[in-house]
Amino acid sequence: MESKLVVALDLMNEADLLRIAAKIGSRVFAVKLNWPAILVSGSKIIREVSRYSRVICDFKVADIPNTNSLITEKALEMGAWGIISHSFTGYDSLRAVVEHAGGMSVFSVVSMSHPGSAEFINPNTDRLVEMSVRAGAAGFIAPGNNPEEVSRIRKMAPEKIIMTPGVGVQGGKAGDAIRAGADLVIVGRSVYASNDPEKQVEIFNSEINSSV
Ligand code: BMP
Repeated sequence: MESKLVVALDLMNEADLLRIAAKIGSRVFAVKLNWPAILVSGSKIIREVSRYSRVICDFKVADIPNTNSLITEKALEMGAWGIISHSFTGYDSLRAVVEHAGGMSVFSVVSMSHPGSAEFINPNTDRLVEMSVRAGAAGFIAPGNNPEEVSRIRKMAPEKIIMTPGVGVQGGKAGDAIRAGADLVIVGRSVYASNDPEKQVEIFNSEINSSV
């Protein structure tokens, strides 16, 4: 069975990041790269990690349409498989990401995993889901530490890919997220900060596979 695990390599040491990517790349669905890695290593890290696995650029794109399209084109040029965009900036901004994504899958953030998300993003989830579907997103980022919310979003958009962070250090369980309807589970620190990232990948993969 293909892995449903996405590992967030939020490492600010390039050698460590590439060493872990080389070890786990063939056993995960994708590696997610966020600003910590890009700011340290530059966009070339996208191409380097792509040698080992798919790369999802977690750029949380959140600007005017023109700026969003420039960011998206760069991720595409560097070989990314997917890109994560915010959606609260509105239809035109998210649509610019979709239109410039080429073959990349676009995931829009519709609900988040941290306490502060209760202030602005999470009260607007339903509208963000509806608009993201209209804009042509392939799927959503939704909180794996809130399985009830994942299952509600699953019902709103049965055909879209749901990717869930918030698992491990943030308290969520991979099995709960999958049973609630997630397609992919994102895990960062519980893998990369452990003494044995390969072993952790194996543990998460078997928890996920036994929950499908
Ligand atoms: P960790 O498993 O170490 O908590 O990492 C989670 C990853 O998912 C981080 O890269 C974070 O930026 C991202 N993420 C999140 O934790 N919650 C969200 O709501 C959206 C995210 O993209």
